[in-house]
Amino acid sequence: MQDIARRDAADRARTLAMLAELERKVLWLSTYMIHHANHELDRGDGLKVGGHQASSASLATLMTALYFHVLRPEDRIAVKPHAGPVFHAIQYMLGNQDVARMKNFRGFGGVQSYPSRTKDYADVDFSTGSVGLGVAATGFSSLVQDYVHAKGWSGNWPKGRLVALMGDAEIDEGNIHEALLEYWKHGLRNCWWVVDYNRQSLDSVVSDKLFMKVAGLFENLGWEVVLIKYGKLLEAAFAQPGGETLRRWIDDCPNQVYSALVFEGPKGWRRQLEADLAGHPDTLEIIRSRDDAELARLMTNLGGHDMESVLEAFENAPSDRPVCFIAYTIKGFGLPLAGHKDNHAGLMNKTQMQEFRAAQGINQGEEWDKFAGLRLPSREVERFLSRVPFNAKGNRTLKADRIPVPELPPLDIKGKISTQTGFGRILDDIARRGGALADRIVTTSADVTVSTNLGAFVNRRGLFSMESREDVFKTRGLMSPQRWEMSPQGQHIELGIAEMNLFLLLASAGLSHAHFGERLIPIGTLYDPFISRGLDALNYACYQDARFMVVATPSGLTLAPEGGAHQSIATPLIGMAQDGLASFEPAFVDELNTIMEWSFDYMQRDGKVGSKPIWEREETGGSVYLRLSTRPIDQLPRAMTPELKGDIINGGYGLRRPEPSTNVAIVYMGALAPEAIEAAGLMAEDRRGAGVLAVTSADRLSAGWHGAQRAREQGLHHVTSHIETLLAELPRDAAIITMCDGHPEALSWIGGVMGHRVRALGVEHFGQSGSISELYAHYGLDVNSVLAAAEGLLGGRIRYRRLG
Ligand SMILES: Cc1ncc(C[n+]2csc(CCOP(=O)(O)OP(=O)(O)O)c2C)c(N)n1
Ligand SMILES: [Mg+2]
Repeated sequence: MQDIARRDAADRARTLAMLAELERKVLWLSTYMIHHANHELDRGDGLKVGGHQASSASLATLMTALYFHVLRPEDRIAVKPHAGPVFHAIQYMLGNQDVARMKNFRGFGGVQSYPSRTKDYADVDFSTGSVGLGVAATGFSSLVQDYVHAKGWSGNWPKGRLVALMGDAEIDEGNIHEALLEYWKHGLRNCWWVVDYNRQSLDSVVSDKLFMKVAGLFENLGWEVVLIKYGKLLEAAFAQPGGETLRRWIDDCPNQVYSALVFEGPKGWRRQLEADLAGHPDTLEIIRSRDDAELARLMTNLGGHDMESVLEAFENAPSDRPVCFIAYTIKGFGLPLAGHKDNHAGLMNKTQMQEFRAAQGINQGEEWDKFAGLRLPSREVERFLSRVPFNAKGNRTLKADRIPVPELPPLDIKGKISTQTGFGRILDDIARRGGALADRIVTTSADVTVSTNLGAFVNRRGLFSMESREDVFKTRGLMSPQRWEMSPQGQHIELGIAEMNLFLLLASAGLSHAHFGERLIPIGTLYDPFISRGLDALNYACYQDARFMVVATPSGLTLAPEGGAHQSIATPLIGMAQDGLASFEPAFVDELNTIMEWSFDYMQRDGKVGSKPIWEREETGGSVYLRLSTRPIDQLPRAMTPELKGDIINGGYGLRRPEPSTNVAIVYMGALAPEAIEAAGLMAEDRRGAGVLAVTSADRLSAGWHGAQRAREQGLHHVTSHIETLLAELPRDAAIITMCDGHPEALSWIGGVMGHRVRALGVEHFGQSGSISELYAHYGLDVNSVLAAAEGLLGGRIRYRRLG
């Protein structure tokens, strides 16, 4: 027994010694990577590449412990944005990153400033950059992992931990708090948040003791909070006579003073401690018995920089609930920048770097050498690295087969119907017919499940919860059209109102294929104006290349009585400008059917960027945004042909073809179709025939136009975009009136395609309550406004008959 204990102790000591060496190496590489980018690369633009050195250094110990010892391949990690260099240095040591890219840190094609799933070469699990989002994504991914495993999928990829390595300032972001509440509701278990508690953010030192309030919040919401406060040196000193007084002194030391002393170094420590502890001879003895270097080492021996304390904390963490580790650290630890309140953007100068290099035992010219400066034999290091558990399965970005998408048969529609109602019926139909697509759909909503028409799907497929719960209303025999049963088989994840959480969950579910090897088809609904509330999380989801469908309804002035606070104006422009998101605004339900069928395929595409010069998204796929309406309108009696389908997907089609004599065309989008059609009918009374163009996606129309222009510039002169084809029949001197229930600029660009004059009708000012016709008249989107616009464009040469 004793032998085993002795052997274990020896193994442990060897592991600690190895990790300590790797930590030094990682700190060197990350620090030098940043230095090199600033001092060795001439970018020719006079730009410095900013800080990172201090921010990276404070996480070096924790990340070394995790990546080289604690983590397993199935664990998924979000790395604090400014610790990107540490991540890349670790990947380099593990053989997953090359020197050329590290040398080009923050350069074109080099290692990215902030870890990026799509732009970095090494295996990044979560992109980070906008603080707070990567952190919150981990909890949602843990829930998605539960979801996937609850369905019995993911058979050959075990459940892993979801880990966030986060800065302490990230807690200030509201989205973190919103996420914590949501996690509690869903019984989050498998998640570690490791807080780099350096008590510094970008501008300054963080207010004292605030974090302990935050710790209370975590505990309140079911998290285990583990403080990694003191290292083993300090613990030993506390055990000496007078040690408790030293502990109290440190505990009571304001963050500002502690940081300043760290920066000042040994002399500062000695002066301050001698003065403050003058009445405590035992404690003074602890101070005086140490030389300058030992004293500084002791006083900065915080838990987050003590490998043994760090390992103990990770190894003893409970596994039945989420854990928040609060690791006390020093920003810039081990560097001359340590502790200074202005160190976020601080950079070591050349002399400091020379001294640091020499202290690391690295010769000039060996800066990038994998083994230079290590005090253990290279073979031993190599052997250790080759057995690092995290690296055992190589690249960890998984792939999943595509889910086949069946043709969606047309709905049998009688009378008027809105696109929102159509959406609910199409999903209901999919759920009723069943099959792989129906089984892989997971719906979610920010507390507007029923009012966005997801109700029918949820009735058929149930709500997801790790524990089964009956619908109390149903069991008590109380009437409700909505069943609310929860079980691990359920396919709807109900969220509270916070739109940030909606987009974070869509991001996580939309990466299930890459993280867990199982493809999901996530569909999230919210009210269109509240996209803005979750916009950064939406952008983040797209930046990560997550795949989902966001259905935003109702939208625009058209939800008339709801008033201006709920009427979205800018969202068509958001849909166009957001990369990774193909946006559509159909008018008719047969269009919506076509768009959804196409979207389920598009969301699963993974072609290479740039293999087709027209529009690279065609190949790579992406996410989809549907801007829908609650306005019931008459449907067009028509059969869906392959040509029409193609046009709808490409962004639009001619509803009424122009004639050679046509002098006006109306280009409309979405629920304004009835006004466009009626206005065109009135205009036709002058016998010239107004053209009508239905736009289903301003986004894809304009992307196709830009793409075709680029293609022609590359010599592909035969390429024509869809909008160019659609406008080709319209005489050049005809005028165009565009109609959008949103900002007019979403369609006004169409005039630039062939040089037609344009009057862009739309909404430029906040809406208000009223009936649809009142609001359209007031904001200039009714039939008479279209006629007036045409007369204006034609210089008063023609007078149309107005509606009474
Ligand atoms: C949403 C957002 N706002 C602002 C920034 C700019 N910014 C980058 S890092 C940082 C402070 C980070 O402090 P902390 O999280 O404590 O990390 P540390 O550098 O101390 O390790 C700020 C404000 C950002 N990246 N994202
Ligand atoms: Mg900080």
